[in-house]
Amino acid sequence: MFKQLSPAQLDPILSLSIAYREDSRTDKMDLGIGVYRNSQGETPIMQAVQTAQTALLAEQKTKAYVGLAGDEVFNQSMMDLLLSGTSAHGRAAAVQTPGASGALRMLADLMAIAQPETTVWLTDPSYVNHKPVMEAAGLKVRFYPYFDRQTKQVNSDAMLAEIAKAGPKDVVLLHGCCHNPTGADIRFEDWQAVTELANKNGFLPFVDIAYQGFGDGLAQDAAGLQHLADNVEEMIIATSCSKNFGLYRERTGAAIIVSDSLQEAQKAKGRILNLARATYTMPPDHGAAVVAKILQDEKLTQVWQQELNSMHQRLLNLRQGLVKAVNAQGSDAFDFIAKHKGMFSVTGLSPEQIARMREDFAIYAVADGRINIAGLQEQKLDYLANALVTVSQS
Ligand code: PLP
Ligand code: TYF
Repeated sequence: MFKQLSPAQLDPILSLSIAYREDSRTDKMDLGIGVYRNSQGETPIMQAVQTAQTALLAEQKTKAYVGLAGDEVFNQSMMDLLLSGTSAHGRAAAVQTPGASGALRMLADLMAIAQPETTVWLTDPSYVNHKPVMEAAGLKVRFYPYFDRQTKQVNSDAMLAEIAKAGPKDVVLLHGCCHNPTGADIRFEDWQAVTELANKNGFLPFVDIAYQGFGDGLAQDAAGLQHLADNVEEMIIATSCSKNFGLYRERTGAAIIVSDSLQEAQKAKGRILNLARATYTMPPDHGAAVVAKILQDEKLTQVWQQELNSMHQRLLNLRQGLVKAVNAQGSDAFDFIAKHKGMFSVTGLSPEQIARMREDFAIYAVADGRINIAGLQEQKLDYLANALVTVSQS
């Protein structure tokens, strides 16, 4: 049966991690996959997570199934974290999913049954898995202008002019904050403009938020999403605990549906549960139980927020430090890195220049020019700056 299959297409980011592991050079640097590393180059378990899971181990009395929607305390906590204080808070429903990846797929499947002719509009460029996940669910995909390769910022005028063409059969996907891969975020005024367009032209806003806390702080990073949620009848959200709780491998996220009434949101949630049943049935428990424990405990929440904040601060320092190191080489070509938000920056380097970084400097970055700032170490900034300047001038 399977011999007729053509070979698999490799994931450009995950395959980079494999190549990195196999590289024997001792001065190698992994700036590929989006994982936060501390100044020792490690991704430690966050303190609040450690405490919560120790408590869970002591308290947990059973490993019996939880249910199709996962942990409802977690689901409520995710809605509180994202929607508290908005009019959407009382007309939303959430489903725990295996990471935001699971949420993206469940929401895509939901759109495919509700409106099979849906087209999902993605930023150009977008997270590597957005297009394949939407297409796997049978949806059409198109891209709207987003990143200006000259300024390395968002071209808001071009973006809004294109989104103005989206109608009732369209879904416009926005990154909640810390755009992957570019690092260029839209301004609050852009969120307001998109909200107006959604209400005027009838497209459904879809927000994917995977880095809350890494841009301008927990509350600020959700401000655009909250403006939308407050002002539209219907929207959908995919959210992740991989980065801001450091729970990557625990596969912890949620799909949230905001509707005009709680009853409608819960009906959509029920349909997602049907879809989950036919896919993975139930999400894994551990990561969600940890998050629920943290967010239901004031002290643990504080510990978590402080650590997240220090990770965020360190990221800002790394961005500024890198720009300074490049400036010290006599170049201002990468000053935009200090203006980007979150873990990533698209550098503007070509695939050939990225290949040179890998061959000549043992620096691994994604072929689209993306580097993971959160994977940097302070003592390696000069080395990276030299590599960036050298390959960009070649
Ligand atoms: N959405 C975006 C924009 C991402 O960058 C990622 C990757 O981390 C995901 C979704 C998937 O995250 P998760 O690990 O929660 O599945
Ligand atoms: O963009 C990233 O690096 C993260 C992690 O197939 C990731 O979002 C990368 C590739 C992939 C899934 C997750």
